[in-house]
Amino acid sequence: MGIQEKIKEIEEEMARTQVNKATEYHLGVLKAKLAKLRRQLIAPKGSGGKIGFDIRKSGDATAVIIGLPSVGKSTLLNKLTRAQSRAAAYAFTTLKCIPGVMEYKGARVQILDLPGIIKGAKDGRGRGREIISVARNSDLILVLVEAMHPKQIKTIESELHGFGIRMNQKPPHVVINKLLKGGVTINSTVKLTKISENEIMAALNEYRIFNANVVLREDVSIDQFIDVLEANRAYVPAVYLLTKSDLVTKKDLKNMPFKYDIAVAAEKDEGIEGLKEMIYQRLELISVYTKRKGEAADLEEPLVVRKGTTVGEVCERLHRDLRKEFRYAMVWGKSVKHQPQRVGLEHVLADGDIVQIAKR
Ligand SMILES: Nc1nc2c(ncn2[C@@H]2O[C@H](COP(=O)(O)OP(=O)(O)OP(=O)(O)O)[C@@H](O)[C@H]2O)c(=O)[nH]1
Ligand SMILES: [Mg+2]
Repeated sequence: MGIQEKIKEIEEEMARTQVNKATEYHLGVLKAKLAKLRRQLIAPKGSGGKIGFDIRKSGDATAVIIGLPSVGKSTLLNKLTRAQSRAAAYAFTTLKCIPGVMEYKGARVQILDLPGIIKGAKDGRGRGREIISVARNSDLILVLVEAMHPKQIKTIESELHGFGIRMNQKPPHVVINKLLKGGVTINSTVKLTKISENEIMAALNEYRIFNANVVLREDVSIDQFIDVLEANRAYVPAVYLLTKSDLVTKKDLKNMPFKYDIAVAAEKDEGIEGLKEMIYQRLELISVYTKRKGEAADLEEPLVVRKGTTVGEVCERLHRDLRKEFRYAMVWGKSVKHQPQRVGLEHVLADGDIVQIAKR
């Protein structure tokens, strides 16, 4: 039996099974089995088999445009950047990954236009796996849904979810410490309302974990718990966009069946500036300035990086060998108590910081 059929069989069994105390262990096992099968499905085939379009990351951060065919992805790319991705009234106009650069408030954000995804993309239909794997490795996903067809959101969410992408979620606060003996102990620092001990035991058993300390610091579901066991999920921020908003009424926009972040009509130049600002905000970009010893800081040309960036990562951006030659850095700004303060590679920088690097 192929993986697809096994998945289908388990899904059918889950659909038949009533959810109650007596079945929750069994359902936990089935969910874990499903996760393991899906992993096989999304793993690259063969040795060194690469999935994804051959696109080099560039700029300060990367955002991808994801949506069904003909929803207006290329039209949007062309409005956000100076790229000229072909847009046309038929499906699958775009067959490759087309990059563009959005310049906004001193930041250069790489935006990637992709072919449309279709139902079954995660299982290999179309170039689905390649498309989704580009999304997995990006810093932000722009989810495009046509205002006339809000149900498209279901397809996109389920395809990306099936490929291990968790949009707008944080990694669950669950720690599983494997031990050599002693069985399983489960502790939680919050009241658990979505998961039972039985389900946890079923999932652990399925992953052949018989001795472990499990600590739950968040009220997670069994699916999130399995995400922790799988340990290969990509937690990527996303912006939900309605496209072609000119084709529906204001009332329709108010009554959308899902919560979207912004509506645009790219062809009419509506909503583009607002979207640029939203992309900038959601990427949590900050500016840091570099300074040479004995000279003033270069406040003209900031280095734009993502929030949470360390001194080591800044070194990598500045020069290939700088990290190896690094001795220490002097930092002025909000991330340090003393002005300046001597810090190491792991130091996390804040917006507006000035950095001076001392080499060996
Ligand atoms: N009314 C309206 N039509 C639009 C808008 N944006 C795009 N379109 C039209 O929608 C069609 C598809 O646009 P594309 O930008 O090629 O869509 P796509 O998502 O890149 O399509 P594929 O690459 O084939 O997946 C074209 O006929 C566009 O003219 C819009 O804001 N309003
Ligand atoms: Mg296109």
